[in-house]
Amino acid sequence: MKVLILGGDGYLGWPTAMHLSAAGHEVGLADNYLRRNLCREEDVEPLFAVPNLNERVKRWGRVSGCGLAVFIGDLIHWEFISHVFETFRPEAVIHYAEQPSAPHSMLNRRAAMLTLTNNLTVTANVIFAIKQFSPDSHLIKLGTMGEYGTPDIDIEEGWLDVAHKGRRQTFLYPRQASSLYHTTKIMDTDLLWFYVRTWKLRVTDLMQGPVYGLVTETNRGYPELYPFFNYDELFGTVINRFIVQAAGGYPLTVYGKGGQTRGYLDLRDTLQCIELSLNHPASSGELRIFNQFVELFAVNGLAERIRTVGKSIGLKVDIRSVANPRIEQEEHYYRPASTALLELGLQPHYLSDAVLVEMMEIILRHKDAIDAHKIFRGVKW
Ligand code: USQ
Repeated sequence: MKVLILGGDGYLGWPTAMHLSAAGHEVGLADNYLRRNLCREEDVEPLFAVPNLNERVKRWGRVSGCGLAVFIGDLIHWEFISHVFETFRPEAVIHYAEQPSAPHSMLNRRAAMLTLTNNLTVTANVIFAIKQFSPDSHLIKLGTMGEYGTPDIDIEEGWLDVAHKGRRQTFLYPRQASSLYHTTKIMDTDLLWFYVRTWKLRVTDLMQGPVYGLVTETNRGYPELYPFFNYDELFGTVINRFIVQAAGGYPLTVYGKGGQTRGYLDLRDTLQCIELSLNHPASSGELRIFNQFVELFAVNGLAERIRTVGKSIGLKVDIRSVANPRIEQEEHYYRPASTALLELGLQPHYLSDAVLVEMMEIILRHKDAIDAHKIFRGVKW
């Protein structure tokens, strides 16, 4: 299949590109280096340097024999995105091209506007580009579990059947996010749902939880092909951060009471979920929503696990409760459904001790590069 990955340079985009090209798809990548530029501006660059996208593609080509098409530019600009779609004519589009950080979106007005403008304009441009150049293509859009928030009822997989005054209708499950970034994802879903109804697009919206990890089938043994590994407060997700904190002798930063529960998944499972969605496309006029995570953890439980596993390899890991810089529930009910991807064949990788040890050992090789001032600066909501 001809698969276009928007945001192909990112933490998820780059491993997806290698994975799908290794599986025999013809892959094109578009990126404007937004993530790299924001990291540089905020002085929160990843743990190790990553070559630019053209260079990564060359290195992957030498390892795998696969060639990938690269388009460097900003998908906000219609001239660029229309050029990409007209040239590549994708059969499937994977849309990761968003400002992905909740704390970054809450940094200041400029960051808020960048998040809103980038995320919504790119999603709208993707919709128009599909309509004009590849109307039958399947759009796989990365949403987030954070769209649902932490309601006091079970979270369904995208939709809720509502009975009201003797009549029934199925609606999008109610959404109430706790950051501007997560709110842009809700707005994306509304845009997609409108155009699915109006233009009969085929769309899969993947409601993903926080991802961890860096080793996949395609980069194992090739560190130069690893994705970005952010451990800072803005772009690092909590498990990746805690592993770096454990390796660097920095107390694990549990925000508030630490009862915040989320659905987590290994980077390898993101790749599986994308591939399963690709191989089982949504129908024309269908917005299909999958909850994409494999296990639930509270922050406290994660910190304890990482302390225990760290101890087993000789690390002394402390846990420190810090005042929560975010506005979020610290103790709450959380029971989200996630059966659709398992039914399609997802074989989960769980957060085993072996997985944690492998990550810790890799990070320990970069211990000298850990920069303590990047770990916590308290971006407040
Ligand atoms: N947390 C801590 N200590 C830390 C960092 C985080 O206690 O040092 C807590 C947060 O307060 C939060 C939880 O851990 O309750 C998860 O935080 P996170 O930074 O790993 O994840 P989040 O900001 O929610 O965002 C990440 C990705 C985002 C994705 C989202 C999925 O950056 O792109 O959409 O995970 S979800 O959380 O399900 O919405």
